[in-house]
Amino acid sequence: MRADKIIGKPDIARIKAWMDGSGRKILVYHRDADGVCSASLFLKFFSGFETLPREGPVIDNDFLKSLIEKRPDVLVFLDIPVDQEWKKIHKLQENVAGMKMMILDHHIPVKDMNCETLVHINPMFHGDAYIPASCVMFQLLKSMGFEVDRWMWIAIIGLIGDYGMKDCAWMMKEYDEKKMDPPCESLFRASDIISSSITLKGAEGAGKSLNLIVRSQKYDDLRSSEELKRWNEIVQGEVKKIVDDFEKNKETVPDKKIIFYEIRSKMNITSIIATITAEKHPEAIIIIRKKSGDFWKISLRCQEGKVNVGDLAKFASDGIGSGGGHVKSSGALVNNWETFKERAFLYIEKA
Ligand SMILES: [Mn+2]
Repeated sequence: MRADKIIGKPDIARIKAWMDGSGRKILVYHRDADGVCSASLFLKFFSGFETLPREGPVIDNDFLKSLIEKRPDVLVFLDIPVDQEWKKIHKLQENVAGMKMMILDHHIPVKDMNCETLVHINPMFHGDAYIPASCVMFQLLKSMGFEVDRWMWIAIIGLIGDYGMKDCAWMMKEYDEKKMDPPCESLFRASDIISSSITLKGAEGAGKSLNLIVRSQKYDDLRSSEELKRWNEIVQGEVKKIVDDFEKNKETVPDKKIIFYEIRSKMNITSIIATITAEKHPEAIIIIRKKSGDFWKISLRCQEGKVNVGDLAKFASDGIGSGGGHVKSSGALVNNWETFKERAFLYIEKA
């Protein structure tokens, strides 16, 4: 894959100068394996950043206020489509004079945010290839002239976490051909370990995983963490239980190939369950929900891509919450399940 198809032609020297600059620097990254891995890769080459995991692109007033109060000189968003919140970003820029920003993302873009003080990188600006953020970061660092090959395993873990194995087969192949240590197969386990640290411990788990990878010189340093291994076992047990229950209690709409399922668990495993069950039912549109306070957390999958579930989630959550994501994988947070379900039917009928 050509570099300009992945990152476009950004002003590399300018980005490097900003990131190397002094002052207060903040790195906001998505709280998942791809977010952790793209942040880790970045921190192998740039230091002095305060790190902050976030679950999604929503910039509520409290978060906006806290960012303004911190008055960062440099602010980076990784793997988070904050262009969806472009009004808030503009407000932030108005309130923090001289701030330099970088947004590196791979979700369907809503707005091109590039300007004098902001670099916005997204492979979707240059084609429709699905390329996880850690692979985009890998390419950016490579284009900067860094010796990034020895950290390729980190990019592959992020790629696996975001399920990019098929879409980024070229990257997997390149890794295999380099005969690097560890072999690709081992990295599936690493991705799972990072994901479960976040499932079980949220922001703390993401931070632990991030620090561990940043400190690791090789893959073994990450693999040998007893704490992460223990967390992984706990999550694995719960996931197995729910996957078994899914097969027993799922609600199927055969003619439309839709599968609905409600998760009842204390753990935040909606997305993992959706991914695993989508593997088993690649032809289906999988819509999994879990009650979370006054809201429903919803994960959608359609592995064969017959229906664009990113678009579906956005359509069905209009006015009752927020939703969106990728073509084959998306999510939503809404306050009315029945409305969401009705609109999902409507969307699928039209498709
Ligand atoms: Mn991602």
